[in-house]
Amino acid sequence: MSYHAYIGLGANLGQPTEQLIWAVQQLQQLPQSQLLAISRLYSSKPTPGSPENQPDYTNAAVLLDTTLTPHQLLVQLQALEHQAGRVRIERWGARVLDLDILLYAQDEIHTSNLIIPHAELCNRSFVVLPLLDIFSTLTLPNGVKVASLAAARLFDDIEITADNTWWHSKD
Ligand code: A4P
Ligand code: MG
Repeated sequence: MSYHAYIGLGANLGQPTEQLIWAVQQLQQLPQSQLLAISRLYSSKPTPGSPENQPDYTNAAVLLDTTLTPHQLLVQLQALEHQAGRVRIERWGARVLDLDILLYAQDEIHTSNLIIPHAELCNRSFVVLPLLDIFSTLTLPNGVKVASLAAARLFDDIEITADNTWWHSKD
C-alpha cells in the first residue's frame, strides 16, 4: 500500500534554487517512492521570530507516492539535509536545505520526533501556497480545506519566483 506525502522544501543559504533542484533530483531517487508533482518556487522573508539578519527563503513543495512509513521518510529526508551540508546551530536558523513532512496521507502523528501535519502548516504562506499549486482542493485530516487558509490571509510578503518547471536541470 502506498500513500501520498507532501514535502516542504526550504533554503536560505548558499544558492537556494540550486539546492532545491538538487533536493528534487534526490527525491526522484528516493527508495520505495515516486515523485508525482512539484509546486512553483516562492521567495519570502524569514518568519517573524526567526533569528535576525537571515537572507530571504526560497520555498517549494512536492508530492510523493511512497511505501515508506512516516518515520522512515523522516530518516531519508534528514539524510538528504545532512548530505546537503546542513549544520544545526539554532532553531529556525538559516539553512542550506530544510525538508519537512507537511502531510502524510490523512495521518495525524504526534511523536517526540515527528508531528504531522507539520505544526506550522496553517500559519505559513510559503507552505500553504505551494501545497495549493499541487492540489487545489487539498483537505487536512481535521477537515480544514487548505484553500480556506489561503483565502483567510494577505500574501504581502511572498512572491512567486518561478513556474513549476524551475526544477528542470539547466544543463
Ligand atoms: N520534526 C517534527 N515534525 C517534523 C516534520 N513533520 N517534518 C522534528 C520534519 N521534521 C519534523 O527540525 C527539528 C526537528 O523537528 C527534527 O529533528 C524532526 O525530528 P529541524 O529541521 O532540525 O530544525 P528547524 O527546522 O530549525 O526547526 P523547525 O521547528 O522544524 O523549523 P521549521 O518549521 O522547519 O521552520 N521562513 C521562511 N520564509 N521560509 C522557511 O522555510 N523555515 C523556518 C524553519 C523558519 N522560517 C522560515 C522558514
Ligand atoms: Mg525542519
